[in-house]
Amino acid sequence: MGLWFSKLTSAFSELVGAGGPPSRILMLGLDAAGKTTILYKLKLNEVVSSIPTIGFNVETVSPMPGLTFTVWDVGGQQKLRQLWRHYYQGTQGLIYVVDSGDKARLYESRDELFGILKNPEITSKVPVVVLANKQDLPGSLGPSDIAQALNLHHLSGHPWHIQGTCAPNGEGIYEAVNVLGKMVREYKKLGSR
Ligand code: G3D
Ligand code: MG
Repeated sequence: MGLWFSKLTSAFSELVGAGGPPSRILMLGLDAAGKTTILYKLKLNEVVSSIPTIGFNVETVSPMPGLTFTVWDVGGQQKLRQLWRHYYQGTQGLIYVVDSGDKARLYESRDELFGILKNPEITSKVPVVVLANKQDLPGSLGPSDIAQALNLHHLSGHPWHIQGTCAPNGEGIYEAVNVLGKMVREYKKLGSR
């Protein structure tokens, strides 16, 4: 626990960066992909607040000043989607969570990801870290197969990275946050030029 805490804290510090604007990170994915489980791994000692609106739950966690993760389930009802836009603004990084065992919904997951990135509120160079979650499930697809199924090679403009994870035991999560931190730092540098 102590080591996990200090590694995550240092990855979060990287994500915040020195003196830049606060980092707003979105963590999205289909329902049951593992987002809430990951959020609880990231929360350290902070409280996760859930803001239920009509059929739309947004979870947020701010593990340190200047850093916020905002989470909701993508997919489903069209009429709720207009509410998502509000949360897109100022996003500096996207964590996209995929259930690597749910082959039936991989293409739905891909379409949602591309749909999100089409949104004008998300600027064209926002970095994307995909979590190929549930690597422990027998028969789950590995990260490179997930990258292919999701068409990540066609994410034009967005730097991306894929990481295999197992949310309940935290495997791969620190690594993903660490990589995202470096990518967000680069992204912020681009913005300030
Ligand atoms: P969501 O917030 O994206 O909707 P959750 O997803 O975090 O609620 O996770 C959905 C279910 O998947 C949960 O099981 C959770 O424990 C499980 N899960 C999340 N990550 C993993 C993983 O890496 N491996 C395995 N085997 N299961 C995972 P329940 O049974 O509580 O619905
Ligand atoms: Mg959830």
